Amino acid sequence: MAYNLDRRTRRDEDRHHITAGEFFAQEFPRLAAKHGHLVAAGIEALAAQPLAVEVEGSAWTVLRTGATVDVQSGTAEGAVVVTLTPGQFSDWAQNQMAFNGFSVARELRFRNGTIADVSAWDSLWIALLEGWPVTDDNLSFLDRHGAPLDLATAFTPDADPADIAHFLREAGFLHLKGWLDPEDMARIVADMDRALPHYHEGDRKSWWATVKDGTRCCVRMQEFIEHSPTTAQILSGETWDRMRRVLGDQDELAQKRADGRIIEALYKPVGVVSGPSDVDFHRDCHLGRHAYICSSLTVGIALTPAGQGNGSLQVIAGSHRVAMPVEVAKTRPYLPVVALPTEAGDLTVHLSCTLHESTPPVFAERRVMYTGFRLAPLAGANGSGDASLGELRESVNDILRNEYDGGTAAGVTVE
Ligand SMILES: O=C(O)CCC(=O)C(=O)O
Ligand SMILES: [Fe+2]
Repeated sequence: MAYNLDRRTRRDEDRHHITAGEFFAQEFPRLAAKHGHLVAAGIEALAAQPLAVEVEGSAWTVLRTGATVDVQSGTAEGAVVVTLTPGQFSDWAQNQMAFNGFSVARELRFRNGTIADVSAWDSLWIALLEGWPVTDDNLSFLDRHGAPLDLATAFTPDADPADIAHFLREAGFLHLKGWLDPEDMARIVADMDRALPHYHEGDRKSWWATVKDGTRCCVRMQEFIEHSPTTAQILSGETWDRMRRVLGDQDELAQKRADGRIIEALYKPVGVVSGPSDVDFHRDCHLGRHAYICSSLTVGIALTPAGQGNGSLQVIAGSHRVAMPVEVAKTRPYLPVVALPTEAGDLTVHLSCTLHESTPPVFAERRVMYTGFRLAPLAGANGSGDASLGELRESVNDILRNEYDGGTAAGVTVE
């Protein structure tokens, strides 16, 4: 059976301040009874150490006991220790923020472990809160008729819509081949060059990276739609609307944003040495809020060819079904890694829960635009928490720039 796109279990309306004492006494036993077996299996598979959470001088340790997990007071021997403020704890316990979100905001404090240990607990924690398993020995990729799915399939516009919708839910991504006109793509490439002088570093609508010779290059332009009538036409055109309906299938999808930030245009220069250009494996829901917004869909529009010479998007098939830790994805992924080579006019689609990265161009620059769709809001949900993460994402360029200026560059997972 195809996987469900709508994974929302929480609404912003129901958020409240919860203390660690309350959470571990009241919520934890209920969650452990429901999802403890998934967490225990994940701890075993990842050989993860226990997690101690410290809040204002008190500590709790979450650890495996047989086929489930339990909590003890205090810091157990060998545990990785994460120190949270009461506000951070409350956000973390309600999936408003993940450790990765605190890390990107430079607010993560931990000891007695590495970032890989903390990353493992991001996955184990989402398994506890949301029942998203960390491993699944029986994971299969099947087509609608139960035959093995070819993960290299590219769907042309005349492919069966039911096959497209199924592939997305089963594999977590899509390659849509020849959906847009390459001549329009060439026009948009020219629009990008005309738009570039309107962007400068620090304008909070563009991201910049340093290339080998020390030059700062613009790598991402927000509000690009204002500079590209062709892009505007595509997004309001019949092909686009048809694609929205095909992807949505039983789920109603809406354009992710309706404002000027509906679409961003990316340059992928050769030879980037620092800055947020070629982002390594991450999930778009990995800052937090998976349970409030997932799955949304990110659509990439290939403006120039993408492949081995100019880098491409690559995805980890099935990683929306198996919460493989991001740090494991980077080093020893246990699901298929699929590169998506595209021609101008092709589209890529990935779910917000699917691990993906962009590989650096080697010989020639690449250009791509990203936009997307979100699930239609739940009845009565106001989405009031969306803005803060959006702002955090937008601030990534400034965070990185300050650190490079200060000479303390560190790898950052974007989004
Ligand atoms: O740079 C790319 O091609 C992917 C970008 C991405 O995944 C993101 O911005 O979240
Ligand atoms: Fe992403």
